[in-house]
Amino acid sequence: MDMLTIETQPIDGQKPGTSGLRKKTRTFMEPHYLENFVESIWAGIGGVAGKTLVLGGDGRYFSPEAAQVILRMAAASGAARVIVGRNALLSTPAASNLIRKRGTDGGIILSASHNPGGPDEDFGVKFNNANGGPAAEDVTGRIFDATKTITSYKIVEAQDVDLSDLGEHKLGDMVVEVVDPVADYADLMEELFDFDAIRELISNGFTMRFDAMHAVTGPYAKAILEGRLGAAGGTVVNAEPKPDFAGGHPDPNPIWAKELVSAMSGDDTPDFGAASDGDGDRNMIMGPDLYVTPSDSLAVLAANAHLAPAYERGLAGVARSMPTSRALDVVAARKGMECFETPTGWKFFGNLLDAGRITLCGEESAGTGSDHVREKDGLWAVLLWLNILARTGKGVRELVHDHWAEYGRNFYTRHDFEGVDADRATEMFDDLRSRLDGLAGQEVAGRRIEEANEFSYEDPVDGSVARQQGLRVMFEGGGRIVYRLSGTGTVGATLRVYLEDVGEGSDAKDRDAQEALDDIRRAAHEIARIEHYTGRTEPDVRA
Ligand code: VG1
Ligand code: CO
Repeated sequence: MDMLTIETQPIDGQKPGTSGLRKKTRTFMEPHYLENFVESIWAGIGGVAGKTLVLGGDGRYFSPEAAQVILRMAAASGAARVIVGRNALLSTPAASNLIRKRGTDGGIILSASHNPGGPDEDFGVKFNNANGGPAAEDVTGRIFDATKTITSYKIVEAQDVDLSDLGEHKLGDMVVEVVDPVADYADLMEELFDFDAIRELISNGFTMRFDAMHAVTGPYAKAILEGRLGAAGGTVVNAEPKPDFAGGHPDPNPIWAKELVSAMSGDDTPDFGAASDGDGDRNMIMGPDLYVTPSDSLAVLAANAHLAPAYERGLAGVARSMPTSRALDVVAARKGMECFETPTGWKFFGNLLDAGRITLCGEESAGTGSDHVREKDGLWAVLLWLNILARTGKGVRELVHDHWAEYGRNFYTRHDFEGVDADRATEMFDDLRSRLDGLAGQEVAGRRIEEANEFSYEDPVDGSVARQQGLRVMFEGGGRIVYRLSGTGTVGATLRVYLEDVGEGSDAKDRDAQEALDDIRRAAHEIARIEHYTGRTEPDVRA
């Protein structure tokens, strides 16, 4: 087998974002693009020689080819072993689990998550550490630095490894171990949750619908929900992973998971509905005619997690990303738990989880997880919900309404403005940043501003600091606006505006969140001059 050293040059823009490097698939397919980034990963982690990695992803277009390139590059740089999910498939939480369970030095995940897939859509590559979590900022910083100075990369010339064939293969001196992507993950879920109680709930007639959105969770959900838990065949829909997600956006929110929303509306709905995203780390929870916002879901899970065997001794603490609603904080305060506020992106939870400071955490963007892995985990959230429903005997609506009655309700929504001109968006942030200090005391859309600032985060475990993590405006009485620019988009800029207000008394249960938040929304437009800078008055997505 020939070892080649290929000369190359730095390629602009290979800076990992909120969750790895995400670009148009065609960009990743350009000569040297993927190879430069992978070689830079090796550089950023101090070399791959002698190491064991996990490799897999959500199966999107270009994944099989990318997996073969990464294997040949790992072999060329002396990696000892790469554990690959069959056909290069691994959900993000399953990859995190394998990294931890097999004690590897880390892993590479091929995914652009909820972004569409296909030759004209998106692709992504992310490195995870030995703890199973996304590489922290220092590592991604070193990877980015390496992309700016790279002059060559190493790759072996070889036939493709047959990744459909379970077991060990050789690529030069390196072992490629092809594993069942589902088995270890399903075993872990069975350890965490009361499967007997869920089985009994289902055998008593409880029905559900899980929409895998033609993405990676199909095989996992089928094996766990229909296989181990005995849900009826057909409970899991859109269950076959497709390279282009059948042309859809595998993003579990009311806009993109319309099919689930309509199945959960009207008469004769299942008792419980759920969906997951491209790589299986996000979740959407529904009851009959009820969408549970991710922020509410996080709070409900934190309040009831002790009903699952894994968490029966209570939670060490909890955390949420800064823009996530403060419903979680209310639960934490009531239960006497510490509650941390981190920047957006799962990598910021890693240290808190590793240090045992938190057990459960989540984000408003439909990500929830715990210390069982170091990624957010869509099916885990679904199973914790089912465990809680089974143990309380309540339906989704009753559980949520009881939660609001006990802890109060935080109205919450996120408005996304996609494909905005990046320079104008930056100008908008610069302008608002320069005015922040003067906002306190002003009245906008009938609301008085109490405080306005820019969020920066000092990691309580290692003291590292992340700056410029979102502009926020707090109102008297508990309302809040947060402005951020997405770090996962691939075209122009995506402006995210997060709106929150505190509900009062009986008003809380029945009000529509968009309507309840309308004055905060108006204030958000006025304060940041959104129309002036973006030309837009209406968002593309209201999540
Ligand atoms: C978005 C979400 C963030 C999430 C990230 C990765 O980032 O807001 O909460 O952690 O996606 O999720 P951004 O920078 O676009 O706002 V996933 O499921 O795309 O790995
Ligand atoms: Co995802």
